[in-house]
Amino acid sequence: MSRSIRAPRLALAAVGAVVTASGLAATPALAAPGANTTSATGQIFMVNPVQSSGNEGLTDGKDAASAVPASAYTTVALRNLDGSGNLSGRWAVVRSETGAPAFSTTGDFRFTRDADQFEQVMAYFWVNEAQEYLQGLGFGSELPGANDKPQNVRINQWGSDNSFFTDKKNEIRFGKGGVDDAEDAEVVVHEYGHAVHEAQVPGFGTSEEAGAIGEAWGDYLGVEVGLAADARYGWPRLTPEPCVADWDSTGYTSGTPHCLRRLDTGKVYGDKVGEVHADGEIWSNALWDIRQALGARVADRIIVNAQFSFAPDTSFSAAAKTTVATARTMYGDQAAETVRRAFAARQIPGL
Ligand SMILES: [Ca+2]
Ligand SMILES: [Ca+2]
Ligand SMILES: [Ca+2]
Ligand SMILES: [Zn+2]
Repeated sequence: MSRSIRAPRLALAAVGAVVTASGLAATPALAAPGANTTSATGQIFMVNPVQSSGNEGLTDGKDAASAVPASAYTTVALRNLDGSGNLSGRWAVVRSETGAPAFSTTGDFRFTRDADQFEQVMAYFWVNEAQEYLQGLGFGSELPGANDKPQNVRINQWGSDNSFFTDKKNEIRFGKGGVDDAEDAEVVVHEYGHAVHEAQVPGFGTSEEAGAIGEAWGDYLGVEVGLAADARYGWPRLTPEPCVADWDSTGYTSGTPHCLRRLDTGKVYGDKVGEVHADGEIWSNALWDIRQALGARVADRIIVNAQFSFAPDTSFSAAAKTTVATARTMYGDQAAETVRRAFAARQIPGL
């Protein structure tokens, strides 16, 4: 099964076809002996250039470096690298197919967006950041690990403007087209959300509602990890918090603010249309409301911990009840009632 960032505008079958194209994979550069370092610096976007600048007028400009001002970039430590000189480490292993693999024996991974290596660095940094966020919530120590292993990431396979996670290879793939998908951290972390779900419940997402929960969780995690990073590093955040993929969506949305989706649409159960990304906005709105009521840390510990107990083909109703029960076990009746109200506000049956 593949789970993409949005409803494909190309034929659905094409997504499956990509999986078989993996034989085209380029082998990553071999590690050079000697002077490699695990201490490295990368250049990235502060989530994405629209979110950090508030400039909704930014456009892709055919991947031109000049389309995005230098002020949208920052340099960061790339943590947990394995010292091979590749973007390979404890929580992420990045491979590329269209461009040269980023490789440095001196730990210098500073590129601009016109270079293929830029998206490789974005993918490495943001997957690592997302797992560090989950570790910070206690997953992998006090609580069970949630995908606490090296995540395979492949950049630019197939050249399409979509990204997806495939459980066949436990791999995230990022396409190009419009804004290159891995230029937007919320797209990177959305896909990582699918990998987290798969690690928590193998095969998760076999019913339409379970699929929608998967999309919702990816959107929510993408926003959450970005907001946590904004706070951690002191970056500006000048677009609405609930807006997903402010930068990638400039390529296919006309109104502003540009958002692929949002976490605060007000959609309720009766608004279901049978498409997982659209219907995910019902579930993600509930997650967002839980966060608003309980704070990010408590909300996310409940949300992620509950997901371990979701059936692969769960319904909204069953998953909501599991989340309420998890809140009760972890934080008591008052927290459970807060969670119940958030799902009831979405008119999810049985709450
Ligand atoms: Ca690019
Ligand atoms: Ca794109
Ligand atoms: Ca955003
Ligand atoms: Zn998705």
